[in-house]
Amino acid sequence: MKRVYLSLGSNVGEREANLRRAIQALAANEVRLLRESSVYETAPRDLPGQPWFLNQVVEAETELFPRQLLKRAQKIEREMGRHRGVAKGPRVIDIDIVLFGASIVLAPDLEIPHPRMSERRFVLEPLAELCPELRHPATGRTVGQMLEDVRDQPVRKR
Ligand code: PH2
Ligand code: MG
Ligand code: MG
Repeated sequence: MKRVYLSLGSNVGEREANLRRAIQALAANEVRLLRESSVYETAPRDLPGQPWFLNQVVEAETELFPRQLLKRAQKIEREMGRHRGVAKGPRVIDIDIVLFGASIVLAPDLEIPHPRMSERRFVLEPLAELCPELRHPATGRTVGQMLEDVRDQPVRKR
């Protein structure tokens, strides 16, 4: 059984309902939910000019392997009407694996920890609510330490 942290984001349609639906779908896909962070309204990163996101992080346990979990997440994204549009652009739902126990995965189709987690307040702020002392398995930095470096990015708790 592995402890995992997933980042969810939505900036199209009924954003709050989209987050709820994705979390319910995860629970029906061999992902045992333990805790969820608050929901944050966050300024778009990477591709400016798109609507603000709602972001949230969930803590869960699973017996799935990382790539199985990725496939489940992608299936839920598809079922919720996500189609491959502009990279980093608007989406109904995005489900990203942030941390998978202390595992490190470096493959073309999957990187764990999420390669941009340490630059993103929309990931670190909700993650720090759940586990500020948790360490990045490669760099050894805690979530709280990583968060200190990205405090300038606009987010507000809902
Ligand atoms: N996701 C992206 C790109 N930019 N910005 C915010 N605020 N929240 C996101 O979830 C997000 C983003 C690509 O997945
Ligand atoms: Mg993403
Ligand atoms: Mg994604």
